[in-house]
Amino acid sequence: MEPDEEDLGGRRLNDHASPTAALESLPVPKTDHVDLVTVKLPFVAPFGTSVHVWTDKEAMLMRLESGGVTAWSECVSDPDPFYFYETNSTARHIIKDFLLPLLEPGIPLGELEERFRRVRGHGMAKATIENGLLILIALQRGVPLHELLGCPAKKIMSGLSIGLKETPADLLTAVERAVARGYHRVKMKVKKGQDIDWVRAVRERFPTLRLMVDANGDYSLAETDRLRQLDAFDLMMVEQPLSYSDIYQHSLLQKEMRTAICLDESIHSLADAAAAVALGACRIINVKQGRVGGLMESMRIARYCADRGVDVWSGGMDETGIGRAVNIHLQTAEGFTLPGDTSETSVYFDEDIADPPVVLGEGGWIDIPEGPGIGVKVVPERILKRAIRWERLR
Ligand code: OSB
Ligand code: MG
Repeated sequence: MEPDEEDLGGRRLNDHASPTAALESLPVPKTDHVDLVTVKLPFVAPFGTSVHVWTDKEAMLMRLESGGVTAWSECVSDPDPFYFYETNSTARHIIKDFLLPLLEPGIPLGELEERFRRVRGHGMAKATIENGLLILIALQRGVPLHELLGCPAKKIMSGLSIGLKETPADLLTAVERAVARGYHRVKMKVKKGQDIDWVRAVRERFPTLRLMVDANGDYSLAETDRLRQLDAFDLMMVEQPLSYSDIYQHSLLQKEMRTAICLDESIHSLADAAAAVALGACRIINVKQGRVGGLMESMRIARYCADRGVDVWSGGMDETGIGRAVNIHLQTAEGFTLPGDTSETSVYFDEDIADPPVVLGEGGWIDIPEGPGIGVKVVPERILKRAIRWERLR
């Protein structure tokens, strides 16, 4: 089957009530081969959070081959369940045993999503396939992913996520570097006992910096008084202060705090986002396309929030160049109003598996990688050098 422009019905996506209506009608392309390739890339420096310290990126990549066209996508899970319940192993299991058997060439992507709904949760596994198919379709048509998504090209805002440091001096050095580089905003990780004084130190040195904190769920409602102390620092937001599984208690906390709460871990779908907005559990949402099941659900959440005055930004999972590029394309969509965790590749990797690396341009802006699909090219030799497992599923 030869997909053509008619698949988009000659309409721009923005004409629709749903930002994904045209995408949902795209036929699932036929695939000749499907592989899962796990790569392991050392981090330039350990990445510390309240839940774990990661020293490398173990990324499970999906390779889709169709009529000589090869598309790569990235599963954003970690090998461990410390940030999110999915792991590279559960994603492999769900993809192999439950999702891939539902893939049928020619059915609309919307129907595939419907079939996927029978599998509860496991959004990162679903996103790996859905994003891979969208990238494949974009490559087959010779258009950039953002164009397939119906979004005009634009420069993307940058943001750095700074992990927990050993000393306040180390933290200040990292923030200084981010400011010198021109990042649009800086996020610092916090945890119980490594919070108020550390934020104060950064704020005193950088009085006007667009600054935010991320606790990865380290606090409970009993620590409301401590969290309220953050109100003194003019932060853009505090990300996921309470439990990874909570929405309701965040609504109670938000009533007690001036600083906007942003939910990350708690939001797995449009329905979660709607619940959080209705409850007033947050004023901002961090959309990670993998965590919510892929690009289409991400666009729906962003549109839903835009209609209700809730800001949205794209989170990151310290992805390789593949996932990093996907996040960049996603941010061309309506509703992504704030700088995300979209940083230069060199923050994490000396040598990535894709080229070119993400770099900040003039004024801290990021250009969308040029070319069809995600734009960046996966370098086969680097995949081979970094691969720790290669499994052909079809
Ligand atoms: O909580 O946003 C988070 C990385 C891994 C797991 C969770 C988180 C993060 C980040 C880094 O903050 C984001 C990035 O630079 O990709
Ligand atoms: Mg977070």
